[in-house]
Amino acid sequence: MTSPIRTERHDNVLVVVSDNPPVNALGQAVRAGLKDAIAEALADDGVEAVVIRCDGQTFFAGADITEFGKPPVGPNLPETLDAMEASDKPVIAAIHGTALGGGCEVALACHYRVAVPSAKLGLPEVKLGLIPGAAGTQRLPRLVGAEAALPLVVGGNPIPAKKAEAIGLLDALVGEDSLEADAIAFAKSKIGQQVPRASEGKANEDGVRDPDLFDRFRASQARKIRGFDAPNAAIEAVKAAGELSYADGVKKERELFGKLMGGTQSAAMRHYFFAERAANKIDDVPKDTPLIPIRKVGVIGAGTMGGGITMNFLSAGIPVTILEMAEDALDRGTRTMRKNYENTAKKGRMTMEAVDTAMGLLTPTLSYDDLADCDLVIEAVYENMDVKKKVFAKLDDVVKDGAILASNTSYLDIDEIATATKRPGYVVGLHFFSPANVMKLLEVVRGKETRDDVLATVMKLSKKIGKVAAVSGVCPGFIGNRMLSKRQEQANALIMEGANYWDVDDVLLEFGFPMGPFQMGDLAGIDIGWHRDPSKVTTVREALCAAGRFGQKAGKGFYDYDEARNRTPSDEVKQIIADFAAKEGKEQREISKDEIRERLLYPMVNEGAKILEEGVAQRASDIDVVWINGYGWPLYTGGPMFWAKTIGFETVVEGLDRHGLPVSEHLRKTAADGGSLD
Ligand code: T1G
Repeated sequence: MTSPIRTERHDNVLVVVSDNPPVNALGQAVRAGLKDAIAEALADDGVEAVVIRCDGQTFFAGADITEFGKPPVGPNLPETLDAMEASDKPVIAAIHGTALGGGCEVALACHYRVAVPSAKLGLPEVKLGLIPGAAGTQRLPRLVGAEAALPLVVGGNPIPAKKAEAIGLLDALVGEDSLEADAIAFAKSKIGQQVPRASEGKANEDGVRDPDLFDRFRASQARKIRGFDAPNAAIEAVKAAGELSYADGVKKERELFGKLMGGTQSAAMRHYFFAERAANKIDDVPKDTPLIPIRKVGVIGAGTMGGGITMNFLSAGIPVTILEMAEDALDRGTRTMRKNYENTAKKGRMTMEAVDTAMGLLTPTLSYDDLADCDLVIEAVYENMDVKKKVFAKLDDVVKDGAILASNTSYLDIDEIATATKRPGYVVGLHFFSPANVMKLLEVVRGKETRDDVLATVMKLSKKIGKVAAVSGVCPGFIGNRMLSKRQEQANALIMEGANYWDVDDVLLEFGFPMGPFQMGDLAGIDIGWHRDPSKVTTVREALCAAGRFGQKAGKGFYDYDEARNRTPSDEVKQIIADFAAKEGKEQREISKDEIRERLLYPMVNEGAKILEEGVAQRASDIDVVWINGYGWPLYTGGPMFWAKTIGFETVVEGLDRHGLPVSEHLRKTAADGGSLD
């Protein structure tokens, strides 16, 4: 098999080129090829400098993740990079695309680094539950200091070339279309000079001057890294760079890396990496299905959902015509979108010019006729089947043939909605999660007649608007809300049996969710959908509303809130629940947190097994993608189905049986066979 690495002579400069699509991952053949190429350069007196670059979309985008978990095959990356750095001939990294992970470490082991302005550099290993494993945590701080290294290593987000140059990670920016020529010229300018080696630099001089820097940084990241192992290990590795010799620092990094690689969190996060990409594929829709061009989008409803949905398209540069029934609602919706954008600009995440550009793509209207030439129309009107069918019938009349008609419904039957039109093949569900301009999940609901080109188009479009899409079949609640209802059922049952509602919240918080159901209720508002009649009390929520406990906004809901919004459990609420339980003749008892966790989460796994058995989800990993992106299931467990596999499906079945909860045949059989739910 030909090596993915080739060498090309340009006078006295040897250019080493990697051609390993799709992202020049540093698989075994690439590592071996790099090592051979460096040896070739050192052995050839006619070569006085080396340039390393990549063909295709990007510079090396990291180690080959598909090799993880398999027996390592040499040469390993650290030894390859050490050989590269040991060269006395200048080695220059010529970067385009995204130099990530091991790719960034290749660049760090080079003596110089040049990049095109559009390039990005980063160390995203923490997103895989790891830390850099080829001396990145030791070379980077020696080049840029601790303050600049920490966000890169611990946050894992790439930085643009301009910023990389500013912090000293890049030596020069070169022409966007002349990378190789400019890199060769740069290399020639360094011939005969002492080669600078990152490993020989002094690390963290800023950290030595300011030893609290590390603790301050850790504290600043506390909320984001809660429950994750890798970020703290990353901080430890960067700190070690300033305290230990390079060799000992590399040993420390290796030890931390090995521990993470062998842990469940990295296995879960590597699973998620591939799960997210798999979710975008529809097994029975051919990859080359022609796409419907989406040049103009229509949105019906300018409320919270309609406005949020609209912003996704405006931010992606796609014009939107937004329709409301009344002028004041339309104006309010438009003002809210602008305010949201301006808040983002205030946080420095976009320019005011970009705000004006986005808002310039918006056409508010009160007339359906203005939707006629839209390629896709999404309705986000009141969640009622009759209302939606009326809207779809109207759209069917007004909007051009071949346009896609989508509903943002969160649980209604897409097939029934489609019967209101003469184009059921063009009807699909696009279930956004609130706030729609923030939450990444998009449930694409496939009707029985939804066409392949419609599905292929919305899956591609989801990536363009920055969403993670997963396909769901038609059933009440689709994938996410159907499983959520099982957790909610148990949460309500548990507090009627004597469990403290704050224990229910704490169990989910400790598991890694951002919050529990009762805290969520207070945040959203207990009075959503309340009939406003305090004399009519048939549920706990109605009792809370009757007592004026509307939630956080009222200073009290399930919890009492002080001015700083700190929440404390309420004896009044505990009593309201106990009174309800007494009325229903429910025995009260102490309920452990273990029982609470099992009864909240195991029924969700069971429902996931049923969703797979019914073919509502294509694969178990899609369910993980839905729950991680739509509901805050902790990424470091891989999602509900991967987590169940990790703890053992037999453990889940035993727990459900012990609590007298239903077990689907599919789950029971999978557990008995020791199989996998995929
Ligand atoms: N290894 C193997 N396959 C990879 C890969 C990788 N590092 N990166 C991407 N792919 C596959 C991906 O599964 C998909 O396959 C195809 O390439 C296109 O990817 C030693 C230990 C580079 C920004 O974490 O962030 O280095 O679905 O759809 O949107 O310290 O891929 O087509 O079959 O994402 O254009 C660190 C991960 C590894 C970078 C391109 N590196 N990749 O985005 O394409 S650990 C990363 C990305 C490491 C060292 C440590 C993105 C991208 P398929 P894609 P894209």
